[in-house]
Amino acid sequence: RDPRTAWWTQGRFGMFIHWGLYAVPAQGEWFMYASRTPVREYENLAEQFNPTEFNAQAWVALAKEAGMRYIVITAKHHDGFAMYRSKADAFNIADATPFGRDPLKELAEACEEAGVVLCFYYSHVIDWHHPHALHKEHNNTWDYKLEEKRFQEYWEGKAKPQIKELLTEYGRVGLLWFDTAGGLSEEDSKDIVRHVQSLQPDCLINSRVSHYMGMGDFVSKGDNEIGMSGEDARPWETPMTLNQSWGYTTKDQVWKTADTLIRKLVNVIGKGGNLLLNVGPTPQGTIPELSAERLREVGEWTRRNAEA
Ligand code: FUL
Repeated sequence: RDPRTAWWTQGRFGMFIHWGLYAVPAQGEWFMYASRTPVREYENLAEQFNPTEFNAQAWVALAKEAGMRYIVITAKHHDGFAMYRSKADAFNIADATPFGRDPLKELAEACEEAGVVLCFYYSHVIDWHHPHALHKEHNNTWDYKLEEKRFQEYWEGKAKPQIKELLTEYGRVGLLWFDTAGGLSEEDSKDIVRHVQSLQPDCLINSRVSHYMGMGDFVSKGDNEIGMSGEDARPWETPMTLNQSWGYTTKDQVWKTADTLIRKLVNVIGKGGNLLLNVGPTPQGTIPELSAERLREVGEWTRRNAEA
């Protein structure tokens, strides 16, 4: 057993947060790709993004109330928009919006105070904003030509510098949650793992970093997928969301009940896994009340049954 992963396997239950510029159009985190919105037009959304109701302490308190021990928040999703003050790329919440604050800094402080471990999601391969990001299938082909892409310009110019910022300016980072690595070479997969380890040797890395899921300290299963099969001895988790979308949406209103969530949690933990349960905050900076209510119910049930 790897002592580095002990806090995580013992933590069992984490809060996933998909929050970004895509909260403004409110149609989920794939909005830019699904609607083929040009970069210049997508950038304009930043002027409307002013989440003044954001309160880091309230989010962390909710996670704790739900019984969650760590938080994984999207530092950058596929749209390329950084949710923190990034010197490596001006397309970020602190520099491009009227809000002007750094929510990840505020979360880092609130987590530290509350004893919750802060972790970051980072879309390392898909980036629809950067002209040179290159994925196996999901590229921005409406602004950029595939044959003109020089992946290393993105890799060395944005992805690695941003990962460095995240690992040097926010204190301890529990884990980096990489995603959708389709097309990333074995060499670049190893490169990113070394990069993380050289900056924070105890920061865990999930299997979606690739090289085809064989790398990383633990396995992120597919959405809603429960249980480990085969020979893989690594610890695992089930990522799950409360409705059917990860980012905030007004379209999808099919919500799991608290009862379903409790059964899922018990099932995952019973099989030895972790549950990473997602909320999608609003453009105002709040966790939708319906989601918050469900999470509180899960926490209440857990507390009742821990006492019994
Ligand atoms: C997927 C992503 O494409 C989704 O947008 C979401 O982040 C989910 C957790 O992983 O691969």
